[in-house]
Amino acid sequence: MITLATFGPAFGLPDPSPFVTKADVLLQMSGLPYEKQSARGLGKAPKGKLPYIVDDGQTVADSTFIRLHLEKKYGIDFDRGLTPAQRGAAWAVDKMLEDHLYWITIRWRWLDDANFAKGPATFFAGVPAPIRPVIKGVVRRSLRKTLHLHGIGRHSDDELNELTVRLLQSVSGMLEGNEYLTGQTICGADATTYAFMLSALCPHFDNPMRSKAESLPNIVAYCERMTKKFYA
Ligand SMILES: N[C@@H](CCC(=O)N[C@@H](CS)C(=O)NCC(=O)O)C(=O)O
Repeated sequence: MITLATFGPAFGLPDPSPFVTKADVLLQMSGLPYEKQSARGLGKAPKGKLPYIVDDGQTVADSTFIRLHLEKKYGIDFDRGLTPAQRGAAWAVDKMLEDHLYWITIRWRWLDDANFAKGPATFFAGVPAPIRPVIKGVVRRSLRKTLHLHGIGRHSDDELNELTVRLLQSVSGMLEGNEYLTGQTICGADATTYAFMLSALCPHFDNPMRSKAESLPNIVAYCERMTKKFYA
């Protein structure tokens, strides 16, 4: 049996982490039996992040390595039926979302005071009240530094919005006339695309990313289709 370590549903999302949702959808696509555990926390996470899985005693951390593990161990091809060009495009979108959009999502969720207060701030409920504000401050400062080192944190909000609009338009363009990311066949990157589009559309948070995503009907319809398929 495979166990997927998750944060657990929050903010109206299957999981606050798009990476966890991606792994969850991939596991559902695999057809393998698995269970989700949200009580494990980050303490035992080999890379200090979620998701990770434990598969028959073997721990695999990181959503992409979880995918590769499932492909290798169980002979699953998540991109079955795709041409080499479609496979290439799917992988490129996958990484664009994970390494680019993710950090803009972090900026809006964690560094915007109003969104932080109604969202990530709740993650600190277990921290003793007297030191809670200090810990929140430390984590937010560390994320600000991470965004700066990544580079995305050096852009103005207007510049970030320009990048977001272009990215969402590119996803919308790929979805045009298609059921899934690369056509009528679901592929591995659909797990990622769905997770990140759902996160962009999350009604719990207010930000320009959400407004733009809401204005693109095929992104909204895609998320509705995928939600019906995986979280009905
Ligand atoms: N590359 C990793 C990214 C996972 C990731 O960034 N997880 C975040 C939540 S979205 C996390 O666990 N952060 C906890 C921390 O950094 O302390 C993957 O694909 O699984």
